[in-house]
Amino acid sequence: MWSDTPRPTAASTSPWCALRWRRSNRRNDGHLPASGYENNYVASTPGSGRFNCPVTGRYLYVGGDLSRAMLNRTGNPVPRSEFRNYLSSGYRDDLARDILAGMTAEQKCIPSRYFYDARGSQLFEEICRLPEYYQTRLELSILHGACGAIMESFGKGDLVELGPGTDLKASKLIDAAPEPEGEGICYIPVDVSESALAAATEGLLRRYPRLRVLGIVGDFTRDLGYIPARGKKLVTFFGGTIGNFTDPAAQRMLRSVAGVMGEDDRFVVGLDMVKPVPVLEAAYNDAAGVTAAFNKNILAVVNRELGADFDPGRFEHRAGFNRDEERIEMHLVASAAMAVGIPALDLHVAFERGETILTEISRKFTRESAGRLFSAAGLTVERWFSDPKEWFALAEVSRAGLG
Ligand code: AVI
Repeated sequence: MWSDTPRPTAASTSPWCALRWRRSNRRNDGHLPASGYENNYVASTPGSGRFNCPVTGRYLYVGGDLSRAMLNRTGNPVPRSEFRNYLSSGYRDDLARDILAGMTAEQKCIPSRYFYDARGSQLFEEICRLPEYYQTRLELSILHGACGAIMESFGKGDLVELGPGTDLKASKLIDAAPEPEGEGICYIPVDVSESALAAATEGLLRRYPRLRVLGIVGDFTRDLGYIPARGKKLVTFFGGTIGNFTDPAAQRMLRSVAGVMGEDDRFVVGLDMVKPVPVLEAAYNDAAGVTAAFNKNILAVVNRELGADFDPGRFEHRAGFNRDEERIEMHLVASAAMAVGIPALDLHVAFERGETILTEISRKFTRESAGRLFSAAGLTVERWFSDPKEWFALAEVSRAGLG
C-alpha cells in the first residue's frame, strides 16, 4: 500500500519539482502513446474541470474560464489550458528500486531526486534565499538581461519549460515576447507534479489573456516524446539542475531534448560555473544549517516510504568540492557504526563509523566542459549569457548540423 506522502507546496520553487510526485499521479498507470484522442476529448468538452478519459483511463484537466476562452476558426470557444498525464510508474516503486541499488553499492547512495517531498521542497525554497546560495539570484538577473534577445529570435510558438517550479522565469520570457498578452505562445510545462504545474500556470493564464497552456504531467527524463511536434519551440531547463545528473544521465536527457528540436528551435539551459572553491563550498554549507537539514531530510523520506529506521540525528552533513570531477558532492556521514533496517526491501544495512551515503552531485561547468557536454548530445552552443564574473550562465543551444 502507498503511504500518505505529504504533498509539496503548490508554490514550491524547486527546479527539481519535475521529480516531486503526488499521490494523485499514481492512479493513471497507463503509458500510451499520444494518439490525438486527448485533443478531441478536450476540444469537445464544454467547461473546465477534470475528466477521466473513458478510453485511456488517464485524466485530463481542462482549465480556464470559457468566457475568456479563445475562439477557434469556426468561432467556437476553445479552452486555453489542458493537462495531459503520461506518468507510467509510481514514486514508491522507483524509490524502492533505487534504495535497493544504492544501499547495496560499494559507495552507498540515494538519488537526489528524493530530496523533494513537501519538507524538502520547503527547505529548498529556503536554500534559494540563503545569502550563500548565489545561483537562484544570479540566474534570474542573467535571464532578466537575456530575455529580450532570446524572445526576439524566438518570436512565437511553443515555450516548453522542464520542471518549472514557479512561473517567474516563464513570465520574464513572455513579457519580453514581441507580441503582447502571450499572443501566439503555447506554454508547455513538463513536471511529474500536477500541483506544481497548476502553480506554474494559473497566474500565467490570468496575466496573459492570449496565452495557451498545455501541461504535461510526466517525467522530463523519459516523457519528452509527448511534446507535440509542430511549429517553433523554445525549450528551457533552468536552475542548474543539469548539474545534478551524472554524465551518462545528462547525455540521455540532452539527447532526448535534441530529439524533439527542429532546425530553428532553441534550448536554454542554466549552468552553475566553476568558481573559487570557498564560494562553492559555502553555498552547500550555509551558516544557518538549512542545507544540512535538507540533506538529512532524505532519510526521513526513506523512513516514511519504505518503513526504514534511519536515525537522521546519527548522520552528519558533508559537502565539498571534488576538483577532479569539478563537482560538489553531498554526503551523509555515519557518526557511529550502526545497522539500519528497511522492511519494505527486507534489507538490513550495516554502516561503519565514518561511512557515507552520497546524496547529490552538483556539477560545475566551464564554457569548455559545457560545450563538450552539449556537442556529445548533438547540440551546439549558439549564445552565452552570464554575469560579469561568469559564476552562472545560460547557454542557448541548437541542434548541431541543423542550423
Ligand atoms: C537543484 N539543484 C540545482 C541544487 C544544486 O545546487 O545542485 C540542489 C541543492 N543541493 C543543495 N543545495 C541546493
